[in-house]
Amino acid sequence: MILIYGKGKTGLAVKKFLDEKKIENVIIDDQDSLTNLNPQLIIVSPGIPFYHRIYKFARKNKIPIVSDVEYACSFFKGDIIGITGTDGKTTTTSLVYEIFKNVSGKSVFVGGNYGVPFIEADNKTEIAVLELSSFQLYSTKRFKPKIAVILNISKDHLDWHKKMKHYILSKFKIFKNQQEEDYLVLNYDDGCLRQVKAKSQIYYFSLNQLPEDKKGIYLKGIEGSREYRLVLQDKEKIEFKVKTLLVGLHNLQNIMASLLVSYLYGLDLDSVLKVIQEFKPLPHRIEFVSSINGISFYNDSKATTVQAVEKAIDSFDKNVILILGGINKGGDFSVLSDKLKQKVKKAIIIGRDKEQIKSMIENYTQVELADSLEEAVIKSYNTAEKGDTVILSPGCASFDMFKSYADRGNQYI
Ligand code: UMA
Repeated sequence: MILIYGKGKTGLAVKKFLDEKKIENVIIDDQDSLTNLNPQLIIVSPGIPFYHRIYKFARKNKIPIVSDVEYACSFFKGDIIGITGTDGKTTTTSLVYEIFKNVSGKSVFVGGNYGVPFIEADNKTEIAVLELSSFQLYSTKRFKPKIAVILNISKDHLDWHKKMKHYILSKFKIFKNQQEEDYLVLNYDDGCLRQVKAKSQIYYFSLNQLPEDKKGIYLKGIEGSREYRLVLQDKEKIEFKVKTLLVGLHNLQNIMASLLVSYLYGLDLDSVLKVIQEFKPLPHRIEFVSSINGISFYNDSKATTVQAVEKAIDSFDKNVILILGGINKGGDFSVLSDKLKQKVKKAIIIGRDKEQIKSMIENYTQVELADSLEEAVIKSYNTAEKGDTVILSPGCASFDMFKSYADRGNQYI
């Protein structure tokens, strides 16, 4: 018997899969007792942390415990492209999916943390593009993508992982089982990722010129608004231009990662560049909302870490009014000091941790508190002058005031 722990999207999808295969299973969660259960395997949902009673139960009774991703990969026969990182996973996964759907000529599944559990992939699908969270990677054992991507690593989810080291080790599981014939795509500008050693072939992307002995893609020059000159450095060097609708250099990094995945899979570069050029920003990610009397409003509700806020500020030249706050997941907002001084006219802070965030940034920019998002928007409009940019980029989780980051973004819009 297989025990499924968690009755959310993942647990229910696993149950459906096992029922269809007529594999005996029981689904439980925190409301249910563990007594009299004697499973051969436990499949655990991603939201359940490693210090939870189910991990103790598994250890005590010597029962293997795996994530849904690990279980699903034993049935999937196609090529797996796994994408992880602290920020940019969803945009990159979505872009890689669009490229492969349009250019590879093969059947493609997209899912994972992206919303559709991997177990729902039809096992006849030729390629799976998976967004993978550290939670999902933590309980993998044999999971082995043909191409793995780690976009960046910074502080996040320490409520789940407790220690940064554990968070990093979970992310690194994406390439642990890779072999010489597999590929690993890494961000050369990320100090932690630059030091990674792996059995697989490493290709880097970078906003600066790569050393001659490194393979990958780097930025050679900015040609205009959202138009970049890139160099692909492998056995030979190829120079080409990429145009995009996505704002900011962090998105260029997501694009470079997607380009490398496409190149390593052998896709035609010109066709890939066409898909990139037409790819629209996803909702709630530095999404343009409206311009009112010359004041531009952007929605970046998906930014739930300090690093994501930094990227949002980096995307604009100056005169930013920043709306932030919510439940701080351990972020240190004072690291934004220089950017706040240079670019942010005022920060308007909402949410449970507003006083804490205020104390971290009040020396670097003007700060105002607001009791609701609506009040914050009105205050931002009253502060802004023609030509200014107002951006909701909270750097925090949303659950104190909203159902989700999407609800927060929609209310802002
Ligand atoms: N449960 C308990 N005890 C706990 C926690 C959960 O009993 O302490 C049980 C409850 O029955 C609850 C269920 O587990 O109903 C929820 O399971 P879950 O939290 O793993 O959520 P799912 O609905 O299965 O959704 C998960 C991912 N959720 C998380 O990782 C928290 C979804 O990512 C993912 O899209 C989905 O699987 C499909 O693969 C969401 C997410 O917020 C988008 N991810 C984090 C992020 O992006 O930052 C990592």
